[in-house]
Amino acid sequence: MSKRLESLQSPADLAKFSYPELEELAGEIRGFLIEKVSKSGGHLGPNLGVVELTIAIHRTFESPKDTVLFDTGHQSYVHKILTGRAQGFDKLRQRGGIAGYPNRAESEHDVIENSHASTALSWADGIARGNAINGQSDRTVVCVVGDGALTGGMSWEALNNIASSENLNLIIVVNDNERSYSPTIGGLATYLSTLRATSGYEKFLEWGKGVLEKTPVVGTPIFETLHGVKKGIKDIIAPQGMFEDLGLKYLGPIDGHDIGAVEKSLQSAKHFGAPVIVHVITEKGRGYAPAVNDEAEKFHAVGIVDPVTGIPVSKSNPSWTSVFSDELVSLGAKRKDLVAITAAMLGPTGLDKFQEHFPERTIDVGIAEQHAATSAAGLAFTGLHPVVAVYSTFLNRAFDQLLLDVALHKAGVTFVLDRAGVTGDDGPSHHGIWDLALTGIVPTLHVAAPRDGERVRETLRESIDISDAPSLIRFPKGAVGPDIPAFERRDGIDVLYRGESADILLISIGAMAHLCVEAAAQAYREGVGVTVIDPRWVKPLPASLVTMARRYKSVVVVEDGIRHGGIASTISEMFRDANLGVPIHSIGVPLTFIEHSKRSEILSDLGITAKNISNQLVTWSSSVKDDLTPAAMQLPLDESVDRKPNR
Ligand SMILES: Cc1ncc(C[n+]2csc(CCOP(=O)(O)OP(=O)(O)O)c2C)c(N)n1
Repeated sequence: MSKRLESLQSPADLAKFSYPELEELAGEIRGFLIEKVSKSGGHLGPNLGVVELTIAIHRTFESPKDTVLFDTGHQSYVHKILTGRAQGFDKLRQRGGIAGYPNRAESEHDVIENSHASTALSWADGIARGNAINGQSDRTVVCVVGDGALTGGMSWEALNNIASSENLNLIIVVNDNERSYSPTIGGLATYLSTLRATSGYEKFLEWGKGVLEKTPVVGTPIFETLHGVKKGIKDIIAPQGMFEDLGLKYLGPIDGHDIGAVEKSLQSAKHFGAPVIVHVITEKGRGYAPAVNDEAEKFHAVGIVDPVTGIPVSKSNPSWTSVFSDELVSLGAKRKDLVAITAAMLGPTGLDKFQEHFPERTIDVGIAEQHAATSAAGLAFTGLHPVVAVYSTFLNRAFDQLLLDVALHKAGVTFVLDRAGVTGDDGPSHHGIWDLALTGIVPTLHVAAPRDGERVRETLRESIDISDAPSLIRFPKGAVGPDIPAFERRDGIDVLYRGESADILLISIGAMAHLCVEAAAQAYREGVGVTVIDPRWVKPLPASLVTMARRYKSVVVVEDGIRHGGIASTISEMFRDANLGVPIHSIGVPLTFIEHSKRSEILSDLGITAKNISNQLVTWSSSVKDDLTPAAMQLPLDESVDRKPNR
């Protein structure tokens, strides 16, 4: 780390540098980011793009007295460096190291613990209003929001509200790099590109001011008049309507890599005393050729890469995403009614391949999961079958639309949730641990949790055949393991492992299957007979689950989601309704926010490992008293169930 970088302990330290020194500092920060992020993985492209912008913000405002907010928060690395956290980058996104998003526990300069896009303007509105109500008129709220995040509905709800208040000390910095992951598309993106094309406009005003001010007496008043009709002039040069018609003062467009120019605009905005939009143009991945040349995503988010070439260090194994992606393409060739919808995440959800083959049937709605869900209901109404692919964590946002627009209308829509379960390094708001509980309460919805690649393909095929109700498939992040074949399927339930005795029925949900099979094998060595089954479709659950469970002394459910309201809880309700008294235990995620760290570390903390599951099975088996053995045990054993362990 350079001496200059090392010397940065607080934003106030930036004041000592001249502009040429600041430019050097920007270069050093870029080198530092490339070095550190290439080792740990993270959001490289977005941060390389905001180096000068973040420097200018921290030189103009006094954080934490002034509040600096970053929408989504993935572009806050430079902010972290400037607020004394450069040392923490050795363990970026790792256990004990700094988070990939703002985090209050790390610094008084971090306010929103975000990661979900389009919320920052609402935070900014609330904080600025709070400051006004508290009489703290010396405080400014600065909110950096990307052109991608501006496509989210919440951003517009906030803008509408902010515009209604003239006395808020609130500056909205639109960081326009023309990209979400991929190029930002839609009407707003087109509008921003029109604004970008007006870069000569501010210069024209400056020139006009210079000339007119030199004209004695009438000069300044004429300039004021000219400025007064600014909007009109701008509308002639380029349509300026939207922001100013909303009642928001607009400054820009400004070169976001020119620290002096950005500071000048921020200074004018600061003294305006009402909400101002400062439109800044930046380049995603700036200063790093592999990122700039990455047409698809500009290194939006990378894994561990060679810092010189930007090439991933290790070859990745086939992922859950790629299995889904390939299957959807092959289904798309047969089924002309299939339409794919992404919320600004074409590549990460694997829909990029579908787009290559069927561009006319691929829709990118922007960061707008709510709209994606309801629009899918509309598409289904016309006889098409939409496949909405989003990360599990982002479906949270579209719950009402899933419930009332899709499910109530029994729309034949397939939702595909990637990154379900504990995800790891992206922290508390990125875990996909709520989906099973949330979707469990949606009438008409079918939910599948495939355990392996073959089941992803199979449940996807089954799901697109459901035309009179919505369906949803969820699978985790990362490499998909080998297929786990069933040696028997009964009423849709796969039997994966047969215990020698009927001690425990282990119900494995989704990708927990390999752990469960291993745990059952270990428990067998301890003399406990465990039969492992996988229902594949966890909603609705087949009624035969009750019949099956009657034969066992206890039932255990293992799921990669919150235990509270999850599948175990649905099953125990089912058993209660059927008057089945068999004890039921559950292993899953407790109701808590889980900090960033590797998925394997978190699962181990939570006891979701083969060893721990097996220990639990042994303990639970020994705790079942024989006199509590369910009456149903007296039922004749199913002849077809061979009691020998087969794995
Ligand atoms: C609700 C939600 N949906 C999807 C995402 C995934 N996501 C993270 S960053 C991003 C693009 C953000 O683009 P922009 O705001 O322009 O910031 P940039 O990375 O270009 O600086 C997306 C889609 C998210 N964070 N939140």
